[in-house]
Amino acid sequence: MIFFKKALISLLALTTILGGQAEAKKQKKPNVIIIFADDLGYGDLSCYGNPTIKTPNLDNMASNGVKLTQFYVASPVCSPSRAALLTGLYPKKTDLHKGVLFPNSKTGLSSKYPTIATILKTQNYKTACIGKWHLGHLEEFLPTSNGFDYFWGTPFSNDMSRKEQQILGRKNYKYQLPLMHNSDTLELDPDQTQLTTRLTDKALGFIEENRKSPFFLYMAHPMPHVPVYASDKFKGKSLRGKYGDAVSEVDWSVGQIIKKLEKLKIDENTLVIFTSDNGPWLVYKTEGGSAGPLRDGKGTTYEGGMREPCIMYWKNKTVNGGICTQITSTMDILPTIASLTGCEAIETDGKDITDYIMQPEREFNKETVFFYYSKMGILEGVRKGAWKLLIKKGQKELYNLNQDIGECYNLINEEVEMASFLEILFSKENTN
Ligand SMILES: [Ca+2]
Repeated sequence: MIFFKKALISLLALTTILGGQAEAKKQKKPNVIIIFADDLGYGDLSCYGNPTIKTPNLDNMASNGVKLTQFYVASPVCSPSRAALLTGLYPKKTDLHKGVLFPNSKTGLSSKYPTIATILKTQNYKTACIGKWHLGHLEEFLPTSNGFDYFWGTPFSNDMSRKEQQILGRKNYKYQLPLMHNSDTLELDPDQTQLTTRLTDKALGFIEENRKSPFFLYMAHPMPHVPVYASDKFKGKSLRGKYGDAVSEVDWSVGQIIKKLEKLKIDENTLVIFTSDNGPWLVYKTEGGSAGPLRDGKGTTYEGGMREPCIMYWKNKTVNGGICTQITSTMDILPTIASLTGCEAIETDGKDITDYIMQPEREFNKETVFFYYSKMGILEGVRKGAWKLLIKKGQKELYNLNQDIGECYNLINEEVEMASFLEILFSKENTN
């Protein structure tokens, strides 16, 4: 009897301990890593069909996670797209809809708009922005004024540099590209062949240092934005030329981050998201990227400008090799992270897509409406289900994206009812 009593007490104690551990595990906040490429197109990764650019690490991430095939950015250029990713709002709502910021811009992302970093700070996350910011270089607009504990990178694009402009034959360019730590400038016009490597080192250091506390890493690569550069490890290696070298190095960087998570045994508690800020810069021909089967590229509201590769991976949480065909966007990321980390919900233009990434094969949500704003913030299009209506300078185009991914066949005269229906949504959004 005594034996049984002791055994029962031990069993109860063990259950309490295990229960406590399970509880602690359950309550552990997940780490979040967003890796944002610059000007990478829909057709630039091997897992999205590129025949000559090798991206083994991203392909692995896709086969162990979920690949999204109808994932949009909210603007076809840098600054507005980045504002939307971080705030979950269409760029007009943060007053950053009119094109990109320049080294002489006096504006930027105001701290009155909560970012992913701001909301995660309320949950005691350590937050870092490593790489390209491009949401205002003045102190009040820098990452450190927008929820990030740490910033190491460049405040604007890698072509906004005297050195690079001289290479392009433009002699009178006034500005140099700063490499910054928080609000201090460390270097001017840094050697861009070393940027991806140096940024990766900083990211690995941040992960290592914060492995015990929940962290948010926003890793925004300046590559493969023109001028494209790669270090000697990758230079001249890709069949796709300089552009392929730069993408391969970004892919290597992704691999380094995943390996670090595995080594620290925090991969099961970390959501990693990879995507790009806008489509390929086609004017640079082979030095820019490719939108694959999509029409056009950066700066336009055709699919090539705004539909991006996107991979989400969370070990043992996301389905291996899942494909999510739902209409999703960068504006969904803030509400999704808020829901996964227990943050108070804030109003955004996105939706919580946790279910989409955990059960990617579920039935298509036919209610999602996505608006296409031009690089200068003018409403140019609307999508619902398969259908997309574009209205540019009074000219109307209607496409069935399920049947015509390349926007080749304008059905405006054939599908009159659908066009009228979408035009009502368009007009409503325009008067908002
Ligand atoms: Ca860009």
